[in-house]
Amino acid sequence: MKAPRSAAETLICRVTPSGTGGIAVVELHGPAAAQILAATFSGTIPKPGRIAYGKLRSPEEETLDEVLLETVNETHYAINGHGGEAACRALLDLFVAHGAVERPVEVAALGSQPCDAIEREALRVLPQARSRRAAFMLLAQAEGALSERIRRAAASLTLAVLDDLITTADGGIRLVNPPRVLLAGRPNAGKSSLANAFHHRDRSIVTAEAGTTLDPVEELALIEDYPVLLVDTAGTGLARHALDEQADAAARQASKSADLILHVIDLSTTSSQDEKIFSTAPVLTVWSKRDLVKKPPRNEEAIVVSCKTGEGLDVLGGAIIDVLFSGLPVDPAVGIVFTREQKDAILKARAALIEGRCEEAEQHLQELLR
Ligand SMILES: Nc1nc2c(ncn2[C@@H]2O[C@H](COP(=O)(O)OP(=O)(O)O)[C@@H](O)[C@H]2O)c(=O)[nH]1
Ligand SMILES: [Mg+2]
Repeated sequence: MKAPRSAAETLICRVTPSGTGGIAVVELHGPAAAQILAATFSGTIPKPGRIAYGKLRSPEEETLDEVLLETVNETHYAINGHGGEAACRALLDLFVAHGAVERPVEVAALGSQPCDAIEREALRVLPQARSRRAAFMLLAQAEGALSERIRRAAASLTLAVLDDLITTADGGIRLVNPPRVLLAGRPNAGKSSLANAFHHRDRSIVTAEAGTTLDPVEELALIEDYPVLLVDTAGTGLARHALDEQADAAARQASKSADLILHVIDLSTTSSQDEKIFSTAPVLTVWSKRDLVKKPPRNEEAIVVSCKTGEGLDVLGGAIIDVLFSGLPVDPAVGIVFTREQKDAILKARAALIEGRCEEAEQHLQELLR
């Protein structure tokens, strides 16, 4: 039989699953929480509702992890560290060494009970968060940020308020379900090199021989902490001149579910510079291998990169975020729509409001708060 929990216990719970994603979220909860953090956290412990950056140190003054610390209240904290089993384990062990008791995550460990469908859903998907930004966004919704906005929207019932909410939806949904970014372009254009640059390592095989990557390789990358799935393909897939039918078919298939296509064109060869992409997804043209040419393209808006020198990669990253996450507030701790069902309900409320059916509009919003 499980021992009854003492009310005086301070608990440490791992919120994200082990070994996945770029982050580890743990919650520290209980009467000794502040005292434990005072002994381990290098920075100033933030006021309730605020977040601070700092380092966690072991008793030997060894830095274990750089973390973002969120204070929910004086006895409840969320600590966001780097993902990976070893880093997360070290963090849990540190708190246990200071007297916290490790427990599997349970809703009761959070500061307040989730009280509506939005808060419950945020808690349910929190373990799937793939970046700190996503985790913070979901923690805020689990603690009522979106619920509060919906309540106010239901009370005021104005189009502007509903439109503000809808603006956050696509980016919010993508924070939880990373969008797919397809790398398209001729063999040797530099697609795999670009994917590797965003992964900061050699995931796809890069060779000077055309057509090394055969099947699409799909992997999570964090661009300024926004999660995206980079899909690396072999053939052009989408261009007029098919070079390798098999690889092309795979690329074409992958393009159907892409949220954004990066059309990579090698600046150092002229053969593919008139290539066109045919797709319903938005396309960003990326001119690659800037280091191999003297003059960049004349078009000032062109995105020109070099994987060799790193030039232009931050501009490209910014452009990707602009396309996929526009409308998302920079501060992830405000009310943000994060599921398709929520977005649909608000769209229905909006449609009802436009036709003067205020009661129905309010009902659609209230249903989200069940
Ligand atoms: N100089 C230079 N070479 C590059 C750059 N990007 C890729 N390459 C080279 O171009 C070749 C093909 O690159 P790869 O990424 O495999 O192209 P992919 O077939 O489109 O995936 C490899 O030899 C790379 O090292 C770059 O920015 N500068
Ligand atoms: Mg490749």
